[in-house]
Amino acid sequence: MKNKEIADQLYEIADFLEIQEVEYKPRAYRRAARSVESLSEDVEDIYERGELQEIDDVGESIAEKIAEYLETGELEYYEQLKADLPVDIDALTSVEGIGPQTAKTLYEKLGVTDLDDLERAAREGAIAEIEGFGEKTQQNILDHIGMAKAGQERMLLGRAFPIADELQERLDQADEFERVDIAGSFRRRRPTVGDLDVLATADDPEAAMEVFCTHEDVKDVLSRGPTKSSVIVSGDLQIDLRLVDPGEYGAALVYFTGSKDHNIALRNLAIDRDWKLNEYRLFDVSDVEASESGLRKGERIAGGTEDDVYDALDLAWIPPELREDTGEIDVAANDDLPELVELSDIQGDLQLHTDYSDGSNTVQEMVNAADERGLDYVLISDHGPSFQFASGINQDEFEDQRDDIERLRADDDVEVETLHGIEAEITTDGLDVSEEWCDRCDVVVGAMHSNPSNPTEVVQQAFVEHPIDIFAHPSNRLIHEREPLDLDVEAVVETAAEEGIALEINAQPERLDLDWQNVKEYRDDATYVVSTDAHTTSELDFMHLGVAQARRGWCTTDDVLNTKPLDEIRSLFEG
Ligand code: DGT
Ligand code: CA
Ligand code: CA
Ligand code: ZN
Repeated sequence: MKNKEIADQLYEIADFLEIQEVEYKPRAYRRAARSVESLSEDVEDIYERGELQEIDDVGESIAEKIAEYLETGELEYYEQLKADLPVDIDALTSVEGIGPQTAKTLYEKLGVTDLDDLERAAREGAIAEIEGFGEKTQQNILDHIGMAKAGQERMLLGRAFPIADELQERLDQADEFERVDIAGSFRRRRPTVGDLDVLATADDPEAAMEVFCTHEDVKDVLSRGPTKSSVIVSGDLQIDLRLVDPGEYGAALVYFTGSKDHNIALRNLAIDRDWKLNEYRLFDVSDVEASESGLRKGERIAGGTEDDVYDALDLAWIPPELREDTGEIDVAANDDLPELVELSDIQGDLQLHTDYSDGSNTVQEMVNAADERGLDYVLISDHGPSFQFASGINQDEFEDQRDDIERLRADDDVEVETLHGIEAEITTDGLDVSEEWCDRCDVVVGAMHSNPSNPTEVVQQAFVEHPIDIFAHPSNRLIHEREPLDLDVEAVVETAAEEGIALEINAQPERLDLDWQNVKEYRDDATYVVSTDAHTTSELDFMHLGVAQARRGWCTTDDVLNTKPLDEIRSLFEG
């Protein structure tokens, strides 16, 4: 699948055009890029159906470019732009504070083409010397380059997902493969993944390796052996494949799912019993003398399935999302694991955007898309008026939007119930919508996109003084891009609980905010909602990413408000 590869080029085109001070187009390219990278379907399949222009935000001109790339493997327009400014614009602009223009200046003045160049120039003090830059800019770059580098090495879970799904499907369908699982951090649904660790069984390992290593999406073969190979695929993701014996599959799946700390804790449980656990099996070594090599081969206890391995260690099977050695082993030993929330438990989505603010689709398109996905209710919550360059909704437009919603409510073909609200901006002066406007809302979502010096107080004050129902993406982090706000989360959770405010687990790939560790820590006191914050129809499919983070935070349906029917939660929002 070339979705990410194409999206990456469209993002870069946007940056190059911005440098040339072209108007409107950069935004159009960025939106198209975001749509393409968010597709769960292979863009090539869409192309073959002749439906590229059906993709949100993809018009004729960008559709032609995608087609050209798929047909020729190259995009002439991109290559020309890149020839004018031969830098890794995507990497450079991923450093907070560096926009396309800055990247251009750094190239012209200092020959900076990538993150290593940038770091060197900053350390040598050369950046501070450039007119208009100074020490502060230089220090800011040094402070944020680590985050940008991590972004080059790890992929957001949500961006790895389409690649993983396609890989899983392809190998499942290949005759050369029997069982296939994607283990590692992907199976644990960590917010970012370093690579994909694929585990499989195959009757003819050589044939299976051939299929894996020679697929058209493989850009580079890092290593190839009879049972283990590593490749880089389109979109720049490393995939490790290990072929294992069916009899060892369970032990291997446990081992390669990790986490490493979880594995070590399991191994210690085995050692307590005078057993051994490795990636092949669990075995009893109590009667066996160590051989000269130190290896002890004992009697096999388990290994075929994960269940057997956990069971032999007197543990309930532990869901992969919990395997972080944060208490799950003890709880599994007591057979007291939480019944984790599932995607199918989710009844509604409580943050959607439309073209009244920065979304791409109409109210009707979003509501229909939610209907198609079987949701029972949605909240339309466009940004308030103070949002970025007045791209938010004003009160007149809000009333127009209400008319749109009333029409949908009156339409018998639309089953989903549409709530009307706002994503109000929390500022040092309160909200950017009036109390009277809040009264017109079924639900008020509050969010902070700025970074005041005392964020905790600002948030708490807004909670107390305004009728906020949900606090969206609490930390406002962007993974690999922007640090979380310096919030006293415990204090915010406490005030939210007092004021009856739910905290959002935002499912956007770069947000996944509240972070799962906080979700876990404050589960007893907080009420959560999992929302997609969809800005296009296809982003409604991000819900599973948010649910995965709720699961990593040990949440059951009791912890997640939007697992409840609308009737049950409506009263909460009215209160
Ligand atoms: P990643 O790829 O950085 O997102 O994280 P993981 O967890 O997928 O790590 P990776 O790909 O290095 O290895 C996959 C799994 O293999 C890991 O979760 C646990 C297991 N593993 C790797 N190295 C070790 C090790 O040194 N000791 C133990 N006990 N397990 C290991
Ligand atoms: Ca991995
Ligand atoms: Ca790996
Ligand atoms: Zn937005």
